[in-house]
Amino acid sequence: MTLRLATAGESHGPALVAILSGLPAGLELDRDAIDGDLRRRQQGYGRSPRQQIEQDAVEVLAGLRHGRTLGTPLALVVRNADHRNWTWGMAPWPPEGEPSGKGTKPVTLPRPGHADLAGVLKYGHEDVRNALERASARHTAVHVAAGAVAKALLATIGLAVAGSVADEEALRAAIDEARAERDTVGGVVEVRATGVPPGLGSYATKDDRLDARLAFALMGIQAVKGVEIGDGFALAELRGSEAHDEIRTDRRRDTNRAGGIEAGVSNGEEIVVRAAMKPLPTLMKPLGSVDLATGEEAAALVERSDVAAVEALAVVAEAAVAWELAVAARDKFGGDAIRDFVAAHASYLERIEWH
Ligand code: EPS
Repeated sequence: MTLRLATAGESHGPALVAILSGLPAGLELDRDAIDGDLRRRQQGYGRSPRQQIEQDAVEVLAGLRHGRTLGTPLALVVRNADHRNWTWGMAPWPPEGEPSGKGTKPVTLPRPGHADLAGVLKYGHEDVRNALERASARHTAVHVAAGAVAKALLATIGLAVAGSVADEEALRAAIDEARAERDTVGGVVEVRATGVPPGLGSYATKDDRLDARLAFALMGIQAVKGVEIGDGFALAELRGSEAHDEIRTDRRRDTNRAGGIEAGVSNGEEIVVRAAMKPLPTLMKPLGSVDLATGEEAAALVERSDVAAVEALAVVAEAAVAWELAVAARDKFGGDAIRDFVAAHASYLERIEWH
């Protein structure tokens, strides 16, 4: 059995949900650790007033008893507090009574850079809201909850994952400037994983390559337009003699230009990945667009938005990397019971004499 994650939920619907299957039984989860990551995701500089409405906290509906996993699917819920303002507009069933609250009028002004236009064309929607609600980065909340569970699993074998903003001070200054000019900014985040044994992932097929899986997971996050493993694009400028990490007799390296992955397999060095986020597409000074109701030129939709979500991305990217490493670790070490997983890891390290 492998680890799997399925999610659902709209930004202003009742809740976000995640089902995690394939977790070993007996894994101890810490509610404060999960809620702590949810709070970290919300606290980034430059977020919209929406973050004052939400107080994200995890609810567990299945798969956990007295704080330990049962080896059955773990069902997580993060409620959208803002739904109380959208009970008519985002009602799952045909709403009763007069329209009230938000989301009662169709959105017809697609924002360049958002899912709006492609979403309505692809799915045949007349209201852009039907596309933007799921495309919203609100959805990352439940991925962060799943990532916190993945980190708990990884911690049992001494593996830790941490995300950060590449240049926090410069970012905050850029956010202040953009806010004053009613604009938005993007940025770059870095995720590092320590304690990774050699041998996670495989060169056997491209689906198994750890670098491919990490790139897939990071590109799957809203607004991410670029991913780099180790020195990434800079490696293209170097000679082979300068680009690779020489192997010492203890099989460790003095450099880590590969970012801890060679041929799609972890090599025992720290895993280092970066993701680049584009500036958010909801602009207070909107770009040109079309009114889909009239076919006329029009300014794109203007609504409450973040100036930047780069600090949030650091937490979300950390969760995404943690999840993929947990999948790779579960594939390598198996384990219906957590003690089997831990024992398989220990016996593997013994076989390869990795200390
Ligand atoms: C988002 C737009 C904003 C963000 C939201 C993502 O939401 P709203 O339209 O309700 O103001 O705050 O992010 C979150 C709610 C969150 O929790 O991260 C978007 O369009 O992607």
